[in-house]
Amino acid sequence: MLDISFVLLYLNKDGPGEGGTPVIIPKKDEKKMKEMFKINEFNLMASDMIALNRTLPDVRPEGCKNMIYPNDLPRTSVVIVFHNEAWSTLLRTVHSVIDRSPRALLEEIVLVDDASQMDFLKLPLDEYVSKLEVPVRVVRMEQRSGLIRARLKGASVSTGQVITFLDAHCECTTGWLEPLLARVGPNKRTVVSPAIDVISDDTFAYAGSDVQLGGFSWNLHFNWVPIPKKEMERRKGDLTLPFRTPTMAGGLFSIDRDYFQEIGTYDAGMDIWGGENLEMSFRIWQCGGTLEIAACSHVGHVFRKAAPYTFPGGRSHVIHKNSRRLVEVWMDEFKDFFFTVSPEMARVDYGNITSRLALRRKLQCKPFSWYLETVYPDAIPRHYYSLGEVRNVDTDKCLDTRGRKANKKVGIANCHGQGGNQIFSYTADKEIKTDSLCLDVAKRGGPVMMITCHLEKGNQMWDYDPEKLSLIHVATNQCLDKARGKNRKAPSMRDCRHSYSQQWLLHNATLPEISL
Ligand code: UD2
Ligand code: MN
Repeated sequence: MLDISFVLLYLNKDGPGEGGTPVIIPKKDEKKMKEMFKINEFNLMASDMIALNRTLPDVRPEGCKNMIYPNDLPRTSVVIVFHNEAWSTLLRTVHSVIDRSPRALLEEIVLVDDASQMDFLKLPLDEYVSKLEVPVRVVRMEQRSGLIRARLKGASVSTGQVITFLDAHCECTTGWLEPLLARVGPNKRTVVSPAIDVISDDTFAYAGSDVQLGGFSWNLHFNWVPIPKKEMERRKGDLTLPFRTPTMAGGLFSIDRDYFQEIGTYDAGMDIWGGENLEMSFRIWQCGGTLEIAACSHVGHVFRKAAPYTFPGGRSHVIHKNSRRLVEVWMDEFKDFFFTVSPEMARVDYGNITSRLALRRKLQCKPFSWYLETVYPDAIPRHYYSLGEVRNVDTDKCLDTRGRKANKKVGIANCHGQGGNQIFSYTADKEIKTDSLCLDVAKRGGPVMMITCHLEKGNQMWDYDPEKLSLIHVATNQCLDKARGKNRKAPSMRDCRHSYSQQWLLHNATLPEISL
């Protein structure tokens, strides 16, 4: 195996996936391909065909390409944690770091094996990396610890002034490192992510992309959000400047070693996966730091649709526990909002958080309300009349997103009291809002769509009559009605008659902040 990969490494310059092109698997191998896909939840067959040092397109904005950087940039250790990662993706990450980082800036690479089971990740890995021209250290967790504690281990054995974390299925493009170090060097309290490009989980094609910022959904999952006008204007059209971002995706970032300590590293009480990215983002902002995306640094990452590994204790338990810890420590009175959206989180056993609360006091961090006002105003509605289910009096059914995303119809389903897809807020801006989507009606008679909220009233403006219990769509002067006709699974729009079918109970918020 090792010998073959060395050969591939140096001979395959016109080979599969070169230049970031897609790898197409021949029909005859499709069955095998599908089987292999399950191992890592990406196209392992395609990945294994691609050279470990393949070429990639230069997707940076033009102005980045001849940028001059100071010659006293700090040196970085690159820390990569992995659990049961594929050989080809892990080593392609390593080679891309070595090949595309100025040697003077790269202190070492630290690989943290989070108790992987595959044999090739043991001795063969140690032997392979010992021959590389940059010091690569492999450290191993004694037992499965999750990415958070694995990163803490990696950080503790590393020595560079800056620590740069990467996932184990990344590819760094030309000039990726300098923009990160150039921000962290002079600004110790600035934590910087690269622009993260998509490596297809299917074809391993490398797709450069415009920068988006980090946000989070009401159920506390990281998501990508468009860059607000204000942040665009601050940059005056200069595409090379770093962006300030409310949150980071979590896997790829550079941080000054001393600042990492000072700011409280990670919450070591978090297990396996999830939540640490938002926790660190809130902590950085609330405790006086800055979180940025360096527009000139582009690193690809294989985004997967599912996790290939186990979550000891259960996936949903782990994620709720981690989220609960961050809510309890950082979100003050806003935690009720998140408990309404995720009632399961409000019930989970989340362990002891005393030391994290002490950290927050010691660092004299600002309240979450400050974060919402200053850093991420669009995160959650801060003034609303109701938050919870929207129940029809006639049918006793509830509005339900049915897990659909933007530009789809809103649905109707049996009320389940489990939050999530049945959580809507009637806001002070008179929207019926679920996450970043608003109920929107473009013409008389419907349909009722979920469209990204635009804050311009229009088709997204609703009056609620708390006596008649009707939801009146202002632009069409029609009322939200139960499901009718062929379409039993979506509400309809009808002229207002104040029948039971047009009566809706809005679940009052614990703290109603506006009156109608
Ligand atoms: C994203 C982040 C990831 C992390 C996660 C939330 C990016 C591109 N990725 O998920 O870094 O912040 O959100 O927690 O921003 N791993 C272990 N032990 C485990 C589980 C995972 O070492 O028990 C490794 C895994 O092999 C990988 C890294 O941790 O190298 C991140 O895991 P992932 O790739 O499954 O997470 P991802 O990209 O879905
Ligand atoms: Mn990943």
